[in-house]
Amino acid sequence: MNLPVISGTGVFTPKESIGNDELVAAFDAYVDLHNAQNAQEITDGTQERLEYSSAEFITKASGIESRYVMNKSGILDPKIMRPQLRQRTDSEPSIMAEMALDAAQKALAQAGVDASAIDVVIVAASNHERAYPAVAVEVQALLGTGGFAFDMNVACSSATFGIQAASDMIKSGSVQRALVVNPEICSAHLEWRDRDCHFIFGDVCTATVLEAKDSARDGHFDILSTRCATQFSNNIRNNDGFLRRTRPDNMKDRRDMQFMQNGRKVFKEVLPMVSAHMLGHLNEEQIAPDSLSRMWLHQANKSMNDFIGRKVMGRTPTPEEQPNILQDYANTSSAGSIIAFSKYSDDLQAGDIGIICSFGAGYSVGSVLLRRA
Ligand code: CO8
Repeated sequence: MNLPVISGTGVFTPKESIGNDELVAAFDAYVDLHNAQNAQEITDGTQERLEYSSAEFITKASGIESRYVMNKSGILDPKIMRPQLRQRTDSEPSIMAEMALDAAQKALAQAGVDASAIDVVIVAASNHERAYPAVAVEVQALLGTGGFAFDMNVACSSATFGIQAASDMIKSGSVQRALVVNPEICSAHLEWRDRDCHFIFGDVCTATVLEAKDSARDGHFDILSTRCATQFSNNIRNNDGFLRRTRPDNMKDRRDMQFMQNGRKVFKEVLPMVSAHMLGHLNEEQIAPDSLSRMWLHQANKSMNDFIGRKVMGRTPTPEEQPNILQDYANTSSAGSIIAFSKYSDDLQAGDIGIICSFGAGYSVGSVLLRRA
């Protein structure tokens, strides 16, 4: 059996970012506009009066201070309140493929692997730009990789589930090298007019190169094991999909055509599920939780990560043991834990053990146990 390793990662970060203060200023301007335009309906009780957002609330409730986005002007325009991305022609690279290309090239350079040596490309993300052909097949063509490619979606756990799929293929010998890419344009399926969630997400793309240990260059991370779990829940849901145009009202701007969540319930239900999952995985591998050198957790909420860190380690982890990037990137769905891994893993010494863990809609939880070679 081949031993799978991670030999490179790369992050594409969009050029534009939005801080909490400017986000709230734009949201509040939208609130004024909405309340003025619907004054009569609000008085009649047929329309809801909207409340202002608060930068202080956002930082306190989530730990998020800023987010990167693919288009800032549309999101901050109170008359638009969503990103505006140019429609590409069919002969141009799609937006997700372009993001993927940048992150993939960085990951391949770190691994010292030529694109032509990759046998499978998996584009694992919460949303894909089109129904078909798979974005992964386009990325394969743009990079010039061999073999085959496919898309997959397990919401926030897409990256870790993709890593498990690639790792298992390497173990079985069906592929020698794999590329898992996570282009997340969360801004396009976030409702920026809803104060309960308008601050949560950002855009980014991460890429991970996996290969059999015998061909990997020094400094890689051995994949000791992976563990995935799912449990159905409606608490994080988006009802958009290809059946939309078959419904009588087309439902274009209906609230549930964007990201919806019951944040409090997610908090309460996902925390014990994730802590038990991580402790179970460590127990299976006979690794003492407090001997972990690092936890690269899903980046949704700082209090959530603090809770999981304490529960798993049995003490409060240091910021070095459990690094967060959500203050700068916000929740980038499946890419969050991979950004944390990519930015905070270089300093680990040979033999040090760390765990990547993602969690989110589904519910889904995925963990990848790594040892620095
Ligand atoms: N400004 C001021 N006040 C506000 C604001 C705001 N922006 N938002 C809410 N409030 C108010 C509320 O109205 C409420 O007021 P009241 O008490 O009078 O009712 C009060 O503040 C408290 O509100 P909440 O109870 O909602 O606040 P919480 O402390 O629960 O914090 C969070 C809200 C930050 C959303 C928190 O619940 C959270 O982070 N939960 C977990 C979220 C999570 O991990 N979700 C995972 C989803 S991501 C995923 O799985 C991927 C999906 C696919 C990607 C989709 C991309 C778009």
